[in-house]
Amino acid sequence: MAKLPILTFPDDRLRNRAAPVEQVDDEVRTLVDDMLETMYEARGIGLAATQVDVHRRIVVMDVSESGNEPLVLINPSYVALGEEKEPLSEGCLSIPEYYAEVPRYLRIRLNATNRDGEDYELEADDLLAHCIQHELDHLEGVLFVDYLSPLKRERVAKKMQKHHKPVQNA
Ligand code: GNR
Ligand code: NI
Repeated sequence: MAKLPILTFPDDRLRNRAAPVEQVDDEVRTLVDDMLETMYEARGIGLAATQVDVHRRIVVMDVSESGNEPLVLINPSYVALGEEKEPLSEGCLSIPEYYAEVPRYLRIRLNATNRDGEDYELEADDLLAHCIQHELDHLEGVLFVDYLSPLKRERVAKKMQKHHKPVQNA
């Protein structure tokens, strides 16, 4: 297993749209395992492949208190169960040390494929529902600061550029 570098806002690569996974093979499983290690090490509750500069529709999560309930979401999609939205304070491993309230659907139904290539369905609410919506946004190149005013977002970008040097890959 390997720990992967995490891209930080306002890196343009966080704006890429991820492509579907055609087949869950050993290469995908290795990436999933590396993403889980990276997420646990960074003490996050979720990580999208976009954040480690891999533009494929893969997410790992663990919202459990014990931190031993990994969830793997390959080609995930969701529908809202009801119109109701609820604001919750969000953070993001790609926007270190910044938190803001974002309204998200309270209840959703998730469809995804797991690490063994099996499709599954899951109903989620609260933090799990919130986190799924945050992660699926990443796969579309969307960040939670996009829900803030342009002025606020610009201020966060400036702060990040000052305090966090972006990872240089090229
Ligand atoms: O670690 C994380 N915490 C979190 C808190 C509230 C809502 C969403 C999240 S996801 C975040 C990890 C991350 O950046 N995932 O993309
Ligand atoms: Ni995030």
